[in-house]
Amino acid sequence: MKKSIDAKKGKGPKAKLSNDQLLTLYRNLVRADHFDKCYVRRIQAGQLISFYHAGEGGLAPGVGACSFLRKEDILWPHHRAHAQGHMLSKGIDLKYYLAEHTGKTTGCCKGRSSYHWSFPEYGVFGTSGCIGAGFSPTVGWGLACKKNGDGQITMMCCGDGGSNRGTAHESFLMANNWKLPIVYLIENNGLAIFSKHEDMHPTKDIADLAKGYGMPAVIVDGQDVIAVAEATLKAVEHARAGKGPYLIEAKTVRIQAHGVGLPDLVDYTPRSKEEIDELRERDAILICRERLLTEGLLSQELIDQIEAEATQEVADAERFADESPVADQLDLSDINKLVYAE
Ligand SMILES: Cc1ncc(C[n+]2csc(CCOP(=O)(O)OP(=O)(O)O)c2C)c(N)n1
Repeated sequence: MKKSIDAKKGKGPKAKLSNDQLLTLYRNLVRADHFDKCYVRRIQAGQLISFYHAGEGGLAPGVGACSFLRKEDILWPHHRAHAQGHMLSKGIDLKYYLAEHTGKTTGCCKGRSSYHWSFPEYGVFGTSGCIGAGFSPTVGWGLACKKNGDGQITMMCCGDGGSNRGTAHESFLMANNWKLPIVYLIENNGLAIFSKHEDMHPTKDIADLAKGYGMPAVIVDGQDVIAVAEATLKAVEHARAGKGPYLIEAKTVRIQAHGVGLPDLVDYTPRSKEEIDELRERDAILICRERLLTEGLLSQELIDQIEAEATQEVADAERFADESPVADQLDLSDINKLVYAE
């Protein structure tokens, strides 16, 4: 991972986190990892509808950025790991999510959304298979947050590939002109399906784009969940204070192929085991665990307890999803209710 974390590391803003917050980050990271593995296992077993983009290696940016958002803050999540780290960190009970992706009536969208889920009560008003599609609605949501005037913010997450959208530039421009409370989180794992970052971007750092729009930006080590959270708290504070948008680029990695079942190619060449092993050296859970052990916040007993709780949470979610009734995909009688607010 050496190549993708060196840039301007450590130069970003810092905010002090409490011991409780540090433990929350570790706990959420472990939970996200367990749910990610559950989704990989289930899609391979044919127990999940649609497709799955495994999150291994890249879960820390979503967890670090979303763990301390308010429930009413608006979130456009990233597609990697189906944003499970973002969702659970924001307080969403993932059993409703798993039920959704299992096509069950108890799912967050009554089992009918596949990839296009929403959780309006948690500020997630929609998602899309069209990467970076959140850039335009984000401006509208940001404007609504500003008009609400109570410090609510919008967070827009996407990968380096998603940031290639032309709408990203329009979004940055409007957000800055109108000083909208938006935090852009670019989760840069250096790859977009089979293409390398350097083949698609003129500069090494996507954060450089922010300069052109007069927007503050920071680059953080996306394998360090604490660094991501500290940077996000500063960015969110900036946005809540009415100072306008902020861009965070978290340099992260993708360990698995783009989607479960796809060949793991870059430039038509399979990635080597050595390359993958090198990426694994900077495992976000291990980095966080070591830091919290050093600071005396974690013990082996607590590590085991957090693991056991995450295992139980996933098992409970799977039981809930499996025991729920199957949604009738052909029943269109309530389709308007599912699409429009009353
Ligand atoms: C507008 C659009 N273009 C292309 C695609 C096909 N596509 C799906 S995921 C993806 C790459 C995404 O890369 P990135 O945003 O870096 O996220 P990552 O998958 O690496 O986490 C592409 C090109 C799409 N879904 N939407």
